[in-house]
Amino acid sequence: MTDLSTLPVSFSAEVAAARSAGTPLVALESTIITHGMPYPGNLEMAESVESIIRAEGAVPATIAVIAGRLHIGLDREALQALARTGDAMKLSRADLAFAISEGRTGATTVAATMIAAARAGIAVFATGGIGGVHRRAEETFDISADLEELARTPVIVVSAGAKAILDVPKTLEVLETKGVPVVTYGQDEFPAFWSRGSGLGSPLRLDAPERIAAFQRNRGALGIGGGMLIGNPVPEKDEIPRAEMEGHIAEALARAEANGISGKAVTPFLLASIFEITEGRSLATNIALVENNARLAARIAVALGKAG
Ligand code: PSU
Ligand code: MN
Repeated sequence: MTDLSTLPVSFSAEVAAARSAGTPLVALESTIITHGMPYPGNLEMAESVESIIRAEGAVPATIAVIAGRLHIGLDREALQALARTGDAMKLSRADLAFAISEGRTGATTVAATMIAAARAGIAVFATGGIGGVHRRAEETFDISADLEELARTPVIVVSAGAKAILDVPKTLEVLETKGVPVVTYGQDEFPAFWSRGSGLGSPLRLDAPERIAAFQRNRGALGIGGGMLIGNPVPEKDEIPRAEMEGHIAEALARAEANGISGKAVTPFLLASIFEITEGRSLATNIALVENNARLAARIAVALGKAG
């Protein structure tokens, strides 16, 4: 594996201090800020998630490329500026290095955040939902690069499951094929982002951060590379039940088709449509689930930091 020494990279003061002191770190993506939520809800989410991680005894490292520099940890001003940026690129494995060499500003998806986190020695990452296999993927071939990254890069990704806008059964099949463990936290059913249930059993279940840390340690000891996906159900008081979401999702998918949306634009378009259709309720749920994931990710990072 390579390191970051030949790249233009900046660590925030807080992340630099944590790296030298050995304080547990939790990576955070930035596409959710620039493409996943409208301003100012996106900034509120980004700031509250960072303080939740600090309250658990870990340090947040929000990752983004700003004017060609890879940032591991953003200070307050940089986070605020990014939340207001209208034209940031959405960066995945294919174009992370492009933004750096061309001096561009871009937000990192799950895949690109995993790459940067792993190179910076960060083992745990909190997000909302991963990208996956889209519905009708047999026609569009739209399968997120997040899945291949989970197979390759050794980072534990804490999510609220796969967004129900996707084909969740196919997403789970691809993860199984690629050898990515899918672990649901505290229940038998794999969660579906806005809803606690997906109707699908989770391949694996664990009920404590220490068990997740132990599992990943043993995968490393066996020389099994790659990441792990944790599905952490949204708290009950914040969920939108599955039956209700199905109607909203059908409407959002119909809008995407009518507007001929394809490629990278699909996920942001669907999320924005669902915010509109639910009159902002989906945003409140989205923020609550990311906060919930940040808390669990911090606890896993703390558990990983302890020997044994
Ligand atoms: N989940 C959210 N909001 C988001 C995303 C996921 O709640 O904005 C982003 C993540 O960055 C994820 C990306 O990696 O969508 C997946 O995009 P695509 O399907 O184009 O790979
Ligand atoms: Mn896609």
